[in-house]
Amino acid sequence: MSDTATPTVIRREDYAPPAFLIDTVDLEFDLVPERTIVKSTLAVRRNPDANHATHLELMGEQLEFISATIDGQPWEQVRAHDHGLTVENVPDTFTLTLTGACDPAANTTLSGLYVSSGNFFTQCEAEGFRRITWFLDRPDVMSTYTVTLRADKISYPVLLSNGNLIAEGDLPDGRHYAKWEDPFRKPSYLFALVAGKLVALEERIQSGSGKEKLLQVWVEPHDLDKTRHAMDSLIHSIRWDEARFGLELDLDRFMIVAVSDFNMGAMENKGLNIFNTKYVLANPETATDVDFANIEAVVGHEYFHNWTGNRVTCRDWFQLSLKEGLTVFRDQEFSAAMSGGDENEAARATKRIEDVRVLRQMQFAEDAGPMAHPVRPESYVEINNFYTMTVYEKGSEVVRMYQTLFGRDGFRKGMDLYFQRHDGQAVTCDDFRRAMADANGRDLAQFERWYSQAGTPRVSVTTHYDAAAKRYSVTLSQGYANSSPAARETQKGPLLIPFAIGLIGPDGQDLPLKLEGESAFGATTRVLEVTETQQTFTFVDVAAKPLPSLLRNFSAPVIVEYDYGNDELAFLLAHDSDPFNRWEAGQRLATRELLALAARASAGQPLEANDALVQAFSRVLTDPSLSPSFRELALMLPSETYLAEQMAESDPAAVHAARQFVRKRLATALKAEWLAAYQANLTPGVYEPTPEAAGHRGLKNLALSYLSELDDPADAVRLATAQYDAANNMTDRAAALSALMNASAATGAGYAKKALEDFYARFEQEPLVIDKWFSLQATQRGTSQRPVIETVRALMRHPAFNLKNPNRARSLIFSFCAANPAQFHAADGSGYAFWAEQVIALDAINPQVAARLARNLELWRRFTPTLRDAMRAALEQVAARVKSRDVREIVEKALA
Ligand code: B3K
Ligand code: ZN
Repeated sequence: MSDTATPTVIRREDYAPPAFLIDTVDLEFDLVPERTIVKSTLAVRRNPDANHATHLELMGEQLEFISATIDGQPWEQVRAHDHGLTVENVPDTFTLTLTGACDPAANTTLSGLYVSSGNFFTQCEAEGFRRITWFLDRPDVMSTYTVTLRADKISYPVLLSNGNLIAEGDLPDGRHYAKWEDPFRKPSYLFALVAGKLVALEERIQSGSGKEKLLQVWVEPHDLDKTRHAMDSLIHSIRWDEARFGLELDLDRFMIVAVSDFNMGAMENKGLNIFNTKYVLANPETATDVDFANIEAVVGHEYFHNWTGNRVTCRDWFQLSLKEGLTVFRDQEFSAAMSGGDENEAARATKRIEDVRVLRQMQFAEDAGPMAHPVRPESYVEINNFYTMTVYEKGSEVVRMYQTLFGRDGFRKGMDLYFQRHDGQAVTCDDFRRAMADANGRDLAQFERWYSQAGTPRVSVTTHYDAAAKRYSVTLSQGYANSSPAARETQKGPLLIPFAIGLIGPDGQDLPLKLEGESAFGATTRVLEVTETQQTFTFVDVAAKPLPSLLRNFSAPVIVEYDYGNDELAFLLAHDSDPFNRWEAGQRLATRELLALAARASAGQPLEANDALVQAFSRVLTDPSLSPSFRELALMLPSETYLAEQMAESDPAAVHAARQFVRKRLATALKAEWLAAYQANLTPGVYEPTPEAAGHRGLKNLALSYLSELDDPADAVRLATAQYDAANNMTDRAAALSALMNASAATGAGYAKKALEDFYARFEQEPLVIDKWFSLQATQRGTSQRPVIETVRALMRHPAFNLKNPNRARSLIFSFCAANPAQFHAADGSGYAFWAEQVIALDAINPQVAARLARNLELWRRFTPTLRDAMRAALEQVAARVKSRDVREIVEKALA
């Protein structure tokens, strides 16, 4: 966050082990909002595996130095500077005691120790611990921690830190203390403390081996009625990790704490996870089905980090995907299991589809821009900028490929070996790959390229059927798509791609498969291991010309190119036994149609209807053998953002026109079917956040949203008004409000005004719901009379708006800039001017949040010329004004 002219680039190749190690850390906090005193006693020794250093260089930021002693004696040879503290001429082994002060009340960055709603919280990953006290703040320095917290008892009745509570009691002057001890060695980024007026939902359970565990979900008192789902999610996570990976909770106590000011989703601090309220608090009135599912996923994610991240951590931050990719994979598998059991492929597919949608829209876009980097980056300026879709989501796909190659059992063997070798250590992505390779007796040298090469791989497929010889050959060629120069530099050779394939016969059934050289038919889905730039696989004894089902279940994070005809896609949509590819066929069909229409819109030509898509969608909508949740996903058109990315030159207005045209066409042609689907998927009675009930609500509300597109939306308005008034849950209420807003935008009628007012009045006391209220308005469709930017600017002045609260900033500013492309990319540049103002304002408050927003313009070179020029001007304006290392790295890379 420093204000340097030439930012320092940190490189992976420069890694060197720390010159000193710190075995134990004893921290004492006197918690006062404006001046907290921190006394830190460290057992330091020279690292036998490192080069000799005369001085101990500790990191520290925004700290006031008070005193230093070594082995109890004042040490004068200390130099405090902007980036830390140099302790000069130190002995080989010594006890260092440092006293300093920080100002949590003034800390708006939400990194380090800060105050939110009058309570104290910490966030240390990646480099926040150095804002609390001086330290070797790097993940390969692991220590055991003892923490004493002292604070006013009335203002801060609850005092929490990592591990086990070993002492507590009263102090003079109305103060009290608590002492915590974490028995496990950990890096400083996993340290946490919480102090304040909080209450907990508690539950005691027995872990797999019969040990008693105390589970707590801590929140502000008025939120206690919204903690049950988080607790249930935690218990499910514990059980799933025991069953699937044999991993047990290692502490006697596990705590989750919710905080409303938080930069991201949640943080896996050892035994004391700190969460954004958005990923903890839920009851039927305030949270949607999507919120319930997200809470389950994030609670799982943070809990799973206890083994993948905490027990085995990262040697350096270049290895971030070691813990994040692996833990995302684990949370995806957990959510899939929760939505249908570990074995039900059709139910698991809906989760897979949702994850792949995110990957393709967000990670593939990252690959195509100036921030493209490998899963294991080679360099960074600000590490917080590298908590990316590539590290997380592509990283998860890389981990998933081991499981695709070795099966669930082989993957488990690799995990077991990984923990056997590395428990308690700080290791690398190579160590993980070696464990997978050794446990399965495989050479995975080529697989390393998935970690070191940036860009989205592309696999082009051609097929040939020889009817006389009954041979079907599939030729796969690999390369990269859309690579930026930075990504191209990393691309050294072909990848090992597990490419799952099936062949579908003319009757729609899977054919049994026999590859050339095999003596018998095998399974109907085969994972081909592609290792060369071009490779041909030949299936023999193929009775009739098949249709290939390619990359089943999205077995690798690649783009597949194959020239399917529209009728072939419709056939796959109707028959493929692989649910992912059934969905994929519909998306290909829709994308093709939408891009053709967008090209016409871009060229100012009239849009014409095509019935192929309507017929295919009609069959899906009315097919009772398909689950409602699958139908919902299949009938959702690709997003405007995704579509714009597929154009040679992104034209958001044209994409919007094309997509609206198709939505209206689908609404009109299938009106009776949508009305029938609406009625057939009502979920009367008590709200339940189960996958089945959520699936019904999802399809019903999708029907409502299509109906709101009709020229005469009277039916939609009638249904939505009744649904809004009668709703006993937020999913239905928010969907009804959104349908009314849609109908209002389309017709100019004021259907939504009253409902919006009612929504605000009803939920004024629920910040997470008010976030939805802001976000619904920021993402609404504009009208010619009132572009959305005007609404957004008016909402910035609303008394409930607060730029310092990241959730609120995201609900209004990010929603508009990132989730309303047609309005944000207005031809007059008004969206970009707004974006620049907000990035500059946030830069001074919270660089991490500002840097996220700054990324919104990074694909500027891919837009139409007018937009491109306006975007560059906005980027230049920001580059000239911002100070933080975080934002500067983003805008400078974008402009380079
Ligand atoms: N490990 C944290 C992310 C920390 C982000 C720091 N800027 C949450 C997670 O991935 O679980
Ligand atoms: Zn994580």
